[in-house]
Amino acid sequence: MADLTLYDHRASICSQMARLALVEKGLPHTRRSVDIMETNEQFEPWYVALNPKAVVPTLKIGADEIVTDTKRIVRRIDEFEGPDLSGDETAQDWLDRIMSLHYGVLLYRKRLDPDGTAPQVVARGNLLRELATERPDLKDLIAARLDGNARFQKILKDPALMAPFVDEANDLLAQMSGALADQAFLAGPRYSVADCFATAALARFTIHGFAEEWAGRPLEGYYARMKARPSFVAAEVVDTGTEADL
Ligand SMILES: N[C@@H](CCC(=O)N[C@@H](CS)C(=O)NCC(=O)O)C(=O)O
Repeated sequence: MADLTLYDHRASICSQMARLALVEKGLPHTRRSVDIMETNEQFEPWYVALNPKAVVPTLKIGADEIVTDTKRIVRRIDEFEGPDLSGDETAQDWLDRIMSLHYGVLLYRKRLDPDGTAPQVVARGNLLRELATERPDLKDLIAARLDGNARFQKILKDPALMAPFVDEANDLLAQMSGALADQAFLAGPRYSVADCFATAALARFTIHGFAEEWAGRPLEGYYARMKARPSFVAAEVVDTGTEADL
């Protein structure tokens, strides 16, 4: 069996999804933490060589197979021997839907100054501008990040722009509750990659204060069951702490 190395970050939601897949699959692996918060290690040349988008996670298999993008990573993990995590035909849709939410908006809307700015998002923009001068080799990547950061700041300043993101999150929770009304797992009768994604997303929603939205609904029992699985602790899923930890 090839050596597996996951380049990840403890609190990153995508990293948690990949870790859950590795643990549920029962695959021994090494983790190499990439500091995406303080030292911005994701922009270091050695990491950009592995992951040209400069995001975590990245899975390295053996000496030279590199897999990026969380959806591709969990699918690749599922190709190894172990329990089949593929789920039914709805599994891919769940991955897409869970991944399409803007978790940053959900997080920072709770951390706004009275004038509607999120200091961390502004600081991020400043840091990206500095990085743009230091790293001309990453010009296009940083320009795209800066565009995203400017859009993000605009959304956070305007409750009308922010509302659809919150509605989308609530819609997703309602859809999950609907699916779980008559089956134990999100994409069928067995645990699948959709549950890896859902568990990490619900953990993040818990920190964002959404748990009251699912009290008394099938999601409540589902999340309790996911939390009771040994993988929740083994994969270091984060659902406590303050938003400042993320
Ligand atoms: N589409 C990518 C998204 C990964 C992503 O956005 N990762 C975040 C953490 S959850 C990240 O590395 N952010 C670092 C940054 O924005 O500089 C995937 O699915 O792997």
